Amino acid sequence: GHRPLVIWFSGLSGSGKSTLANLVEKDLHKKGIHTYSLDGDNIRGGLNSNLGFSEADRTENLRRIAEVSKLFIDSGTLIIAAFISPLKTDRELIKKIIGKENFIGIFVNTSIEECERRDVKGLYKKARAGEIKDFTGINAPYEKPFDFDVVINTEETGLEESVNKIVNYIQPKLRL
Ligand code: GGZ
Repeated sequence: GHRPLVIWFSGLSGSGKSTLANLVEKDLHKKGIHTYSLDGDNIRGGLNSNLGFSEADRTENLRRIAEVSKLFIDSGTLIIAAFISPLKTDRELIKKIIGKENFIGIFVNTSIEECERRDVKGLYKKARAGEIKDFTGINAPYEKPFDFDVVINTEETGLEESVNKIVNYIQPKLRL
């Protein structure tokens, strides 16, 4: 068996959090480690469908995700969570709920300029046009996490190298 942990990815919309999280998950599966992924797709559409993007709603979104992650830890499952988690106070609450000994933070440090240039989903364009209010990086804050365990610079480092960096950090911590 392995020690259950929460691998928590923070970064702007379009930073590459989900892409990295998915590749890390694949790599861990190959190594025989059972995981479960939490992201906007399976959380904001269901459990948190009553929440938006105000500061209070983001706090509640992240609090619930942290509580769900804790339940998964109790069940022995390694959780991979990918959420913007833009505020220091919210990240501190998350760590407190999960337990800092069970938490590994991955900061996907893609600049706002690069995320806006990529604009995979066209959300930055909409935010600039005033069609989305409280959009992180445009008219809502993103406080960089300086206390996270791994920092990924997607503008300088290739995907494979980044995945290896993350998995190499996690692996020794999985031993019971
Ligand atoms: C930020 C928003 C917003 C606003 C919708 N601000 O790139 P995406 O589309 O697929 O992922 C983003 C997702 C962010 O949800 P999180 O639960 O990760 O946010 S938080 O941790 O702050 O609670 C984006 C989409 O939702 N989206 N409106 N206003 N992202």
